[in-house]
Amino acid sequence: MRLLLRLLCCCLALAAVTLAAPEPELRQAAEFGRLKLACPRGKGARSAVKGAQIDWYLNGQQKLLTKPAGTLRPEFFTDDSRLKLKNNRLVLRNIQLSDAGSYSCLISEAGPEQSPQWINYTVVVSEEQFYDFDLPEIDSQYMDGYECGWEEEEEMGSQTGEETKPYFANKDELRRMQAVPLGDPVTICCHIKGSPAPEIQWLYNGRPLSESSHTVSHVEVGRYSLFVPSMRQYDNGNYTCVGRNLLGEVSHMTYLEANAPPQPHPIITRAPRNVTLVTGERADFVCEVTAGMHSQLDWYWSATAAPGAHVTKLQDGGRFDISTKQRLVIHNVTLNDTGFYTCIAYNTLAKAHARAYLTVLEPLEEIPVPLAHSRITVILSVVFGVLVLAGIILVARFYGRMRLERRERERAVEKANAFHAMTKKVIIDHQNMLANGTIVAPTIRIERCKPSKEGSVMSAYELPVDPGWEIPRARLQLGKQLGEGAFGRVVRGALDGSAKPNSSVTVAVKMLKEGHTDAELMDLVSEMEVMKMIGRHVNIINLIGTCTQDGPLLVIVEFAPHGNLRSYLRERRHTTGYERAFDHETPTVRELTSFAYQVARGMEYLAAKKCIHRDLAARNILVGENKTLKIADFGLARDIQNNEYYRKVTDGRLPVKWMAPEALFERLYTTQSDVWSFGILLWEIFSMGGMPYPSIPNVEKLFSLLREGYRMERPPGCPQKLDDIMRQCWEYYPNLRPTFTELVEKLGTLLTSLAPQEYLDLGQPSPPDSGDSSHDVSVDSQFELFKSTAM
Ligand code: EVR
Repeated sequence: MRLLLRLLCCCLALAAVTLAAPEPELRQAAEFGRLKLACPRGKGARSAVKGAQIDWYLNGQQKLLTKPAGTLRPEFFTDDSRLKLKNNRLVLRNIQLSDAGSYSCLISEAGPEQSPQWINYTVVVSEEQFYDFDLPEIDSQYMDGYECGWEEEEEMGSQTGEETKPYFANKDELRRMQAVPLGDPVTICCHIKGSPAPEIQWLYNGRPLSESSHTVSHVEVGRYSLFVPSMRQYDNGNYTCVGRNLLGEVSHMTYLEANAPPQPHPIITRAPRNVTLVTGERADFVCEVTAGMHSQLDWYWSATAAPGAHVTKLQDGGRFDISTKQRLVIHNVTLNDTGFYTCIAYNTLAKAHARAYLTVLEPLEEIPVPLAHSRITVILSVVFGVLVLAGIILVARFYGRMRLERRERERAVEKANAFHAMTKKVIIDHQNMLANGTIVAPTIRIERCKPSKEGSVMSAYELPVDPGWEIPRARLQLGKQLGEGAFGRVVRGALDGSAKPNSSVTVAVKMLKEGHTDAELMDLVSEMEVMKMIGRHVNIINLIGTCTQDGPLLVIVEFAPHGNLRSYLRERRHTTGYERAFDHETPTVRELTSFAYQVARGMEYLAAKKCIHRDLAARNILVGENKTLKIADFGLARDIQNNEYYRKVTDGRLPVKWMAPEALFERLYTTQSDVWSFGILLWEIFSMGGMPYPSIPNVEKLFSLLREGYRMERPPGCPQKLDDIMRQCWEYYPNLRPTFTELVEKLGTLLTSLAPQEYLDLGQPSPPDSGDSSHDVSVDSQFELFKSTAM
């Protein structure tokens, strides 16, 4: 009986509620848009009902979410990621056509005296037009980039007394995305009406147009439109128009994207190779280039590679066949054809080149030059010749292929012998190594000559000896390969001590790969010479010695047992799982600061020696004994003339992400552009080997972001002081960035504040820095290293 009574009561209450419920409000939403439904309605929504429970329903029965009574939390989420409750408003994102229906909200006040209250909405969803292809006839009249359809239309009806919220007068003109050919004009139309007349504001990437670094003068803001007279790459972004009046606001966002025609830089994928031929043979050079837009390819010849050497452009025809552009064929080579053959691939953006050396040898069997002949002897010899020829053909047929093959083999042996009788002499010219105060690689030439030492035909090259650095090959044992790349090959080695007979040290040995080009040899010789000039420092990879005689060129350098800094940090990231090896402790902030300090010290030294690194990044820093960091690859001859923006390092990273804007846009490399890269390196250290600008997919995007002044955020856990240093390194103007000496000071001070004070006081003073090349101090830990400058 009691139960029945209760049920009746409930039914009555429900009936009362339904009766009390006000008319549903009609709300219009655009497909893919956003919708906010307030509960309760009006301004008091935030404060009034903190204590109430709120339930949202869809179409009368499907419960969307509940906000329990008495909570102060402003936001509630649901299983549907598009749906949430924020400040007592139901927020629905990315609206679908199926979201249309009746939305009801039930407010139940905490006290028993208050009756529950319903608020109803009817939501209709209008289809959004997506892209601007397949536009109806009328659109093409005004959607030509210059104007909107209603531009000339007279404003009327706005004088009527009725007040209306801002709304879009012409929804058809709204675009979510518009792709514009580079250089074309474009107008974003945004006809917002309302009464009183709404105030219209434009945002670029969420910020007022006037505040964004975006060049405002370039963009013209009309009454109800925004006009970009000539679309540029860095005009890309989200443009939002917002219309506000007393009653509310509307907004619409359009993504503009300039699409440039594909015009990649030409890249040589297969370079011509050095060849040695006998006169009369055919030379065949291949120079394969990626399909760069409108890219041209030309072939050049020069006798030497010296800077001022005379260069001749080769024309198709005669003995030279360049009809198939990516290939040069020379028929019947002569001794005069000896020299460098260079292919240059170019388009309006950039050029790339590669070259190979052609060696032409005289045939071994001298053909006797006949003396003067009379006409009869000529006729006779022709007759004789024909007879002999017929005879030879017969004999050849008689003996068949066997004979031919043997001759072929003999010829190959003769040619190989002839080749070995010649060597290429490598000449190093130290004269212009210091050009305008900066270390530039020495000029290296290669000349063909008869071997100077009798019987030394071990290698095809003859290198000058440097007694200060030469190490006998017998003292060196080569071991496992450490790495290989475009540069050559690096292997581990054991070098026997010269003082103590039975001791050996582990070293790294750099050498060329098989089938290398002359250019690659010259690069390695140049790197070796630069290392000799720079001298020693604890925080760089130091040269130990060289093997230049009687065999392939070997450059022996210090070995860093813990590999590169990037992998070192990544392997020591803090993980809860089993991924991290047990002996890989996560470095402390102090240790990371010490890493930064050590790199700054190494760079300060290199800068003092007028050496510009050009590729300072964690992948090029090696971790040595006792966590001593060593800068590597500072002597590499880098081809900065060739645009290599699209070059990726082995792990798919874009090296341009380390480049300063002036290096990127003007190829202006200085010590101050190294400071920018040092900033990126700091970021790598404090993100434990993270990828810089992870969400930037391509070079173009990076260009535009840098131009806009975008910088990376502080990595989590990174001290504020270090973030400040990073930001200073990323000053747009090179002279506003700190110098490496200042960085050493700043990081040194920071390290002191982090270091346990007692430890520093206990130590004995280390020998002070002379500022010269006498940095050959063995350092046991980063603490001691630090002390030497702190004193
Ligand atoms: C590898 C690749 C790596 C090694 C390195 C590229 C030479 C500097 C130890 C002039 C010294 C140098 C050098 C590993 C080292 C090098 C020079 C310079 C390592 C080069 C050097 C070391 C793990 C295997 C790490 C290799 C592979 C990971 C398999 C897991 C890796 C920036 C599954 C003129 C003027 C103990 C530097 C010579 C270096 N020490 N490496 N590991 N695993 N995978 N070089 N130590 N660039 O030289 O081209 O010559 O400066 O393991 S490099």
